[in-house]
Amino acid sequence: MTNETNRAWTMASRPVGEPTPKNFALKESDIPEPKHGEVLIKTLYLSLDPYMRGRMRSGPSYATVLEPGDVMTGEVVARVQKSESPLYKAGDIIRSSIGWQEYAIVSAHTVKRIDPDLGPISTAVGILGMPGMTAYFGLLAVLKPRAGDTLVVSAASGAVGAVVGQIGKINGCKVIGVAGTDEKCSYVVNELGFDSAINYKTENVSQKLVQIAPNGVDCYFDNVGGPVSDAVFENLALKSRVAICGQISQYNAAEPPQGPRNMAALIRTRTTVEGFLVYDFELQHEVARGRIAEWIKQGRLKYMEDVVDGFENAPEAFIGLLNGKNFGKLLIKVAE
Ligand code: NAP
Ligand code: FER
Repeated sequence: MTNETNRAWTMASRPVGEPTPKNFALKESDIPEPKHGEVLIKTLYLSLDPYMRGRMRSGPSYATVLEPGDVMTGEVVARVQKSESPLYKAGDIIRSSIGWQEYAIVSAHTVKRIDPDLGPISTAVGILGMPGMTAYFGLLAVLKPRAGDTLVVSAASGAVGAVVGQIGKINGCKVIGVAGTDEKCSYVVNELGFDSAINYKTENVSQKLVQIAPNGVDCYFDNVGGPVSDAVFENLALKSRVAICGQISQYNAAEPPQGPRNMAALIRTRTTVEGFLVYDFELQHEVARGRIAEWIKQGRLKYMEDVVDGFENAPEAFIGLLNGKNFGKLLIKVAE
């Protein structure tokens, strides 16, 4: 055993509605020695993502749901501290789905090596990781935009949305972002090159779309659902496509939303709506990672990280993510 102690955030109780700090508990344990084929890893960055709220809920899911007492689900960027495997040596930087904890012993076969030449190591769980892959495949494989299409993306300044809009621009789309503050709106236009942005908290999204997308919305990358999506649906073009990536406006709802919303708009416009999961494209992730890294190096893709210092701050930062407090990809910096 090492002299240090492991700390892990567990789900203390299932949240009803918005999670509160009481739904999380910090658990301490000793750090065991790795056995043959295993590595001891130390977390440097913990990625916080909206899907984690879904894991705290009971009911059907594509993945295992958490039970009270379980360590919160999550992916980390970590350093190999000790290795009992020929695959890794101490000092290697990897990513692994060990959840919200500072140390873990894992089988060397389950961890993924991070290529530091592609970008800073934190990006392995951001633009070069799960959120970046989501943006790339949700846009290019699900929405399949054509040059000249009008593309709307919600949660536009976030980890996924910011990448969607920029790849949309690379592909010749007119890009409109929807976000929750004026700073986020001016960031996506002035820094990321979107054509325009709508603050859904202060503006009438439907009316603004009538003005800035008079020929309708050809592609809608939906990260949020709820009233923002209602407004976009009112403005869909003929034969438009909608990719259902996330429905964050519903994640804290104690009851599921009742009944279909304005689905009649989809009849008139002959719209195709498709839900997708980033893991549907797993076999193609490496190719996408390489292309995104190239675009970053060429200055064609930018990204912003919202880094919160200190493992102890993970629950508060996560609660904030579901309320729009983050600006860019949310990460917890756990260690140097
Ligand atoms: P993010 O956008 O970095 O952060 C979440 C953002 O959602 C907040 O900053 C907030 O921004 C916005 N938001 C929160 N409540 C909202 C509400 N009621 N109405 C409208 N917007 C709201 O998060 P992300 O990691 O990029 O994820 C974005 C979406 O993609 C999530 O829905 C997530 O579940 C989904 N996702 C899906 C997959 C998949 O495989 N299908 C994979 C990854 C992510 P504002 O200030 O702009 O409101
Ligand atoms: C996400 C939101 C929802 C996500 C997955 C889901 C991987 C899946 C939901 C379900 O199975 O009900 O951000 O990311």
